[in-house]
Amino acid sequence: MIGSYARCVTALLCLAGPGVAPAAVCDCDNPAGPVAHYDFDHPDENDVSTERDQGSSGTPLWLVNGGGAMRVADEAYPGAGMALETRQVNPGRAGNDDWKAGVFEADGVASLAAFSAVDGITLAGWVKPTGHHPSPNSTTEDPDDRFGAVGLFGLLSGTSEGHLVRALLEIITVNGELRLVALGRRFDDGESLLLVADGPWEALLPIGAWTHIAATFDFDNGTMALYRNGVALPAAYTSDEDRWQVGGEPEPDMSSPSLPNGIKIGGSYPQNTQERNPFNGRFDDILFYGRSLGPEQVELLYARYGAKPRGGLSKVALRVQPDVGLGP
Ligand SMILES: [Ca+2]
Ligand SMILES: [Ca+2]
Ligand SMILES: [Ca+2]
Repeated sequence: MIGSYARCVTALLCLAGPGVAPAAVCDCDNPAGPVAHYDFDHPDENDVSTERDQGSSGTPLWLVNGGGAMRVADEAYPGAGMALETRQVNPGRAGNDDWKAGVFEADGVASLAAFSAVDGITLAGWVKPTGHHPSPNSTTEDPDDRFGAVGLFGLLSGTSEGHLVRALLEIITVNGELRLVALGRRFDDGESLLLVADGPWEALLPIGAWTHIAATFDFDNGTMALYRNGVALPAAYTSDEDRWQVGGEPEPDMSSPSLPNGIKIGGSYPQNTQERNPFNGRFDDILFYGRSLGPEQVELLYARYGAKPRGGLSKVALRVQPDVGLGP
């Protein structure tokens, strides 16, 4: 059951977005609002394995391998409704059965044109790890071999094979340790820039607890930022070189003009051709903005959820929602 509070939050997020006074009318066509917004409370009427976009792009999201069973009753904040569960399946066997979400088109996703030649992107969403990471590498013979990263969510590049990204929130091995990072790539054929949050990622995303995270990508100014529960995280770039080639003319600096090849959530290859970096946990209210939000806007975005920090492994107990009856 989706409460009126959830609808209210949805309406607020559909508006001009953070930084603009709340209003009572939902305007999902407002270009300042999120381009894509998945709250996992809107299954497609004809296909529960597809989630309807509550943002302006109308990009359907595929719930890969788990279908409607991936919508689970676990509220990130009061009134959050259903969440998305992703996880590794059959860790010891090469296959394509891991639960993940996304969309993929080898020639680009036309409805994601707002991310073509864009000067900034923001990714935001609720995350709750429920299992151990990183997962065993199911693509190698060695049973003790583990993946080097844990996939959270991001936007694929225009040349992506299902893994390469334009903007990504992820947990990546940096100097031998898994760390929470933002990874951005301005040009499809250019280098990526990595911003690494200080400290162990497990302290930033505690197991069994819902945490709101955001990453901003300012392609024009060549900067990124990471946020946790509305507050900027201390973080450092892995390079001080001009990886995005923003120095000099022309201005402003935009991303590649190509269409993104898709979205990935909880693991790579949304077209389900390969397993990579599965996330064992939950997501809710995943937002993709076609601009880089400022610190006050991210703070306001978080504040609008009215969330109070909470957690505890007792919430891990699954109550899987049936594939029917959620309604539009
Ligand atoms: Ca939800
Ligand atoms: Ca598997
Ligand atoms: Ca510039």
